[in-house]
Amino acid sequence: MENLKKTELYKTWQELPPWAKGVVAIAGTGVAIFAGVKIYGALKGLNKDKGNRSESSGWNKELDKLNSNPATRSTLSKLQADTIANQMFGAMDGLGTDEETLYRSARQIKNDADWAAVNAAYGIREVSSGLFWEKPFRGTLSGALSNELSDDKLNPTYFLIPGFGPFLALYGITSADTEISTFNKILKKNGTKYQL
Ligand SMILES: [Ca+2]
Repeated sequence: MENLKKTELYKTWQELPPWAKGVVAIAGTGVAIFAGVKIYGALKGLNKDKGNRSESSGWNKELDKLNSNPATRSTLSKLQADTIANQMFGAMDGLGTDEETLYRSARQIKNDADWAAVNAAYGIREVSSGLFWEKPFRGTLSGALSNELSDDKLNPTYFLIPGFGPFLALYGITSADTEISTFNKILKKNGTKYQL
């Protein structure tokens, strides 16, 4: 039965006109390349997620360690850490970035344990780009922030936004700073050793 099937298939192949053989060969190669690319992408994604999970569990361990010492304990409740993580996610998810919300959230981080608590609360999430042709960013909070915040010099118009310019000045932030250095300055001023 198996042999018969093979023979039938071979016969059919032989009976095909040369152009049809070409079409079958090209289609077959296309399917093989497509499958290869898909498998490669899936493996790459798995590797990336391994890194994300490792960072995320690291933040949980760090939080436990810092919380076990009254001198380094987090100033935030679990609910506060969850809320800040959600606010940051909301500021990044979709088109554009709400920098003001990110800076306001950063101002609530008062020590390393707070930052660890917010990172642990954030875990691993998918931040939508808001553009159908651009893939969402899947990763940790530090990864998402680095992806969302710009490395270019701050837009001078920031300093014209009522209240926002003086707030930036309070942290020693000038128009020569970038969004990333602004975020880092806020964390540093509030006593956090971690930076983006
Ligand atoms: Ca965004």
